[in-house]
Amino acid sequence: MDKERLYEKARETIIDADETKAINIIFEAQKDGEIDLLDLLLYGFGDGNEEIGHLFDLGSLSLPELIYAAEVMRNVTDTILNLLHDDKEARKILHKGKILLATVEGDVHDIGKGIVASTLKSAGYEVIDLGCEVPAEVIVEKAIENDVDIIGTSALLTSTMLEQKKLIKILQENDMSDKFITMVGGAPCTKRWAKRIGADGYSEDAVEAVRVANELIKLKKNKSEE
Ligand code: B12
Repeated sequence: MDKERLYEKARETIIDADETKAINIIFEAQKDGEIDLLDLLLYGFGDGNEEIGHLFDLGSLSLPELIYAAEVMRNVTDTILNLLHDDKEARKILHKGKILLATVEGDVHDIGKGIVASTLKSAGYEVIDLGCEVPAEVIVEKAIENDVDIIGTSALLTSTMLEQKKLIKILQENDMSDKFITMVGGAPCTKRWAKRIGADGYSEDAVEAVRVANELIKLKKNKSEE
């Protein structure tokens, strides 16, 4: 199968918001067996998702069109995620650690977080995804309840980024900064932002998120063995 051509077709399905075609491509790739589904998600469908963002920014896409295309991307993400989860290889859970993910309060953007959840799951982490618009207090409560290693928050709006800061403040005020590793992400976030609010890690994308999580978990384990 021509991988580049398939990625291009995947990209187009998101721009055209053609869910039937998109799902067919996923099953075609799965049948082929040579295509990495996560790669297809990130660099095929993902490129299409990025493109709709640009088109929206340029005013070439209306809000309803954007919502529709985003919905297709979400279903594509869920389909691939479920397939990877069913896959014995992907299920080879090394159990590297437990991660809680949430999009912060007031923010509905969850496509990127979903991709981060899928890369982390495939990398051997147990992921608890609380969804979107989750208040900082609830995130902390669930982190304690599930005894997670990492709390990762996503914020896509400059206004909701402050919720990431609020979460870290709650942890600091309750002497829980050492109990949980914190990671932040989302388009407006930067390494500088993470440092400023006292987060332990930041990543620009879902692939790097795995690398950062691995490093932070390793550091935590080394610290606890000292
Ligand atoms: C799709 C989209 C929507 C969809 C969301 C659907 C959904 N279920 O997610 C819909 C249509 C609902 C929407 C609504 C709105 N949106 Co919108 N949306 C976008 C758009 C086009 C793409 C976002 C996206 O999915 N990107 C693709 C993903 C893969 O990227 P990502 O989220 O950044 O995630 C990657 C990394 O950041 C990182 N990452 C993400 N999370 C995490 C978490 C951790 C822990 C880590 C480590 C890493 C990490 O890894 C991810 C994968 O590589 C952006 C524009 C853009 N170019 O970003 C605007 C954008 C974010 N939206 C914007 C706005 C203003 C809105 C609305 C207010 C519009 C309105 N007037 O109603 C509402 C907000 C409603 C709310 N309360 O949240 C603005 C934000 C401006 C700002 N600076 O605050 C943007 C930038 C568009 C713009 N240029 O104006 N939106």
